[in-house]
Order: sequence, then C-alpha cells, then structure tokens
Amino acid sequence: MFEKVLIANRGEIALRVLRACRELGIKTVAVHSEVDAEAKYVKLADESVCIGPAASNLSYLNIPAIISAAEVTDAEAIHPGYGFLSENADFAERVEKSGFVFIGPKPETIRLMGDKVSAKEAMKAAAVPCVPGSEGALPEDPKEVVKIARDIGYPVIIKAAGGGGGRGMRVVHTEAALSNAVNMTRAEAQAAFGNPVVYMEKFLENPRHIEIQILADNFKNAVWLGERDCSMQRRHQKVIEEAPAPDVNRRALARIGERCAEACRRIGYRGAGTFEFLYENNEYFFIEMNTRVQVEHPVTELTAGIDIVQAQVRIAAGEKLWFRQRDIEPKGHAIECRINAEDPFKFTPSPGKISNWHPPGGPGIRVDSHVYSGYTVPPNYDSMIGKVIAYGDSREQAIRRMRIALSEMMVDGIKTNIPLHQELMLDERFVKGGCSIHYLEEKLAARAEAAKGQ
Ligand code: MV4
Repeated sequence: MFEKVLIANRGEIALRVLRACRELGIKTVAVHSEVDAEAKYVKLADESVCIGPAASNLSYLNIPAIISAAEVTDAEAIHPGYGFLSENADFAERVEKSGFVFIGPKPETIRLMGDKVSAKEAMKAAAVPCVPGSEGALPEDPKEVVKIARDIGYPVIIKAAGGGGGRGMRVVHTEAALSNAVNMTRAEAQAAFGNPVVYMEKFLENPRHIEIQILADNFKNAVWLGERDCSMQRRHQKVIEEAPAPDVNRRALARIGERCAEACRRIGYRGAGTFEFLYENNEYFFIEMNTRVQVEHPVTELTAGIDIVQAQVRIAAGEKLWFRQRDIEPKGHAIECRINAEDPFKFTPSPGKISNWHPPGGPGIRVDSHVYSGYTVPPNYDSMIGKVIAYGDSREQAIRRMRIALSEMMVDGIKTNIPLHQELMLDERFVKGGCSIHYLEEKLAARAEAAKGQ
C-alpha cells in the first residue's frame, strides 16, 4: 500500500479522500489555494502545500504546481477527486511520467472516453446498447448529413465529440434547421474544445438518466455495483440522486450491467467508472462514460456496501479485486441531496460566512461535508457545500429519514437550497418515483409562473 497520497482537489471530496486514506493507514498531503488555507481538511491532512491563488486555473488546475507539491512532500500517488483535473488525460500522463501513481484509469483510457465518438465506438464493440445515431463523426458533406438525419428520423441531436455533461449540443427538429445547427455546433465545439468533430443521435424526448457504477482492477477483473437514478437535475447539475432506480426494467439492467463490466475487461479499464445511460420506454441507451469518482458515489456505497474511494486507492496500489460479482447484492435504498450555497428559488450563488452549522444525524443519515460553524464559503468555486445521504430499508423509509434530516439541519449566515429539497421530498411526483430529466425544470418553471401571478 502507498505510504503517502496527495489529494489534488478541495472541498467535501478532499475530505472524503482523506478519510479513505486514513482508514487505509496512508498519510495525506492536501494541496490548497490561498482562499482554502483555513479549510478543515487542510488542517486534518498530515501535510499541506499552497499551490496558488484562488482562481482555479492558477491552483487546482495548475499541473506543474501540483506535481511539484508531490515531489517536495515525497507522495507516491495522486488522487484527483472529481472535476478539476480528474478527467484530464494529459495530467494523468504527466503524473505518471513524473514517477507518481495516478489514482484513476490509464491516460489512454481517459482520452478514449473523453472523445465521445471513440467512447461510443468502444461501447458498441462491447455490445453495450447506444442511442441510435451517426456511425462515428458526421461527414463534411451537408447532403450526407441530411441523409443520416433522415435515416435516424427527427428530432435529432448534434453533439460535440469533445463535449459531454451537456456542453456542446443542439436539438434539431426539421431538415430546414439541420445544416445551420451542424455548422453552429461545429464552430462552438472548435472554440470550446479545440475539436470541431460532431456526431448525431436520435433525440430522446423524455428519458430518465440512469448510470451504472463499475470497479475494475489491473488484472481484467471488473464488477458493477448497481445503478443510480440521477434524473432530478437543473441545467445539467444534478440535485438529487438515488439508488436503486425506482420502477425500472431490472432484467435488462442486469444484462447491461454485465455488459459494462465486460466492456471494462475488454478495454483494460482500471479504477472506478460510471456508464451513463438514457432510459426511455423500458430501454437503456449508453451516452457517455465518466472515468472518475462521482459526487453521487455515496448512494452506491450505502446500497452495495463497498467503499468506492478506498477501492480506487487499493486498485491503484495494484491490489486485485477482493470480491466477485456474486458478492454484490444491493440492499435497501439511498437518496442524496446536494446542499448548495445558493438562493433556493433564484439559484444565485450565496457565498459567505456560515455562522452556525448543525448537520443532521440519526439512523441512516450520512453527511459528507467539509464545512463547519465559522467557515467561509469562497465565491471562487462550485457552490456545493456538502451532501446529505439518507439510507433505509425501502425508498419510503429513505425519504422519511431525509425529511427529518433536512428539518433538523441548520445552516445560518448564507442561503442554501435546503428549502428546495424539503419541497421535493414532499413532491407527489418525486415521492411516486421515476421522474424524467425534465421534471425538475418543468416544476421550477411552473413555480416561477405561479409566483408571478401572485
Ligand atoms: C441526450 C438527450 C436526449 N437524446 N441525447 C445532456 C448531458 C449529456 N450527458 C447528454 N445529455 C443529453 N443527451 C439524446 N440522444 C438529452 C440529454 C439531456 C440530459 C441528459 C441527462 C441528464 C439531464 C439532461 C438534461 C437535458 C438533456
């Protein structure tokens, strides 16, 4: 096992990685920007290094500063967390070339999945069902593009190969709008990602977002740990996630989970990963793969009984998977509410000093957060200040526990989205389960309209 790991991230995930390392008996190095110097996880780490000013591009995205920090502290491995450099293949490569272990997949795997066209090709080859669409990249010739769209049938969606997570996409409803949409998406993709390649898919109008968590070791062993339903989202930011997904075709899901694990064996995947699917009319369609630990990993940890972050570290250290697929029997239900420092109705960020922080507790409640009474939420980063996760024997019990947890939680001094979560935990459609990816935004639009009429 490693003696020392550097955590190349901040906030709750830095604390989460620190805790995983502690339990494995590994010393930790926290790196931080100037505004994060007082963060609790920085103090808790065995060592800390300031890597630059508040702006992310000068600190948490500063590759030479992070590698120098690993060198001066004599760390053996680097955990990238999520966001920032976690899916940057060049970073993974430079970490390895500098003699450190990157806690994640091989750089070429990150690159393969970072290009959404090559990712889809790899999944097709592994018999993972994909959204019907163009065979790879769209050709230059507009006439060819028209033909492809006719074959698929409108509406179609144009996506950038270098995009993902909702960036660089455009829905097209008619042939008249097609060529302009392709040109616009291409130009935007070139500007945003330095890559003009685009592809086309059938646009699914009302799907759910269901993803599959996998773990794979260096020896072609791979398992899937169940699925998560992440359909409750606003502007491509997930708000609530849960496991298992309510009311889905479980036989098809089991087949797909096994195919995801098989795809991992085929491509020599290593570490934790997530296959994202759209689910519509009882069918699953692969769209993208994430090659990092995700914000919502705790709901799978609670239902599958596996510590995913520890698993990442152990796999990176060269351990063989210590359990098999048949040892995984997801049990119970877990729901995660992301707590953001923001206005619960207008969604404007609300950074500032938390004068009083009282997290909830009791049976089945887990809180992953780095904040404390007196902590100042800096304005420079993502507004998420923590996550409340409720576990129960059933979905109903998890929801009841979440309602109680939210009601006893106190965050004074800043605004948070706790009132939104309280409203959603009582929402008839959410409580029924199985909302589509559009449900939350439609509900919020209706709410805003009603408020106008008052
Ligand atoms: C789609 C889609 C409908 N049809 N692809 C958005 C994020 C990126 N991961 C893929 N996205 C979508 N791709 C086809 N063929 C609808 C979305 C989409 C979405 C997907 C998951 C979660 C939330 C979403 C919100 C809007 C659109």
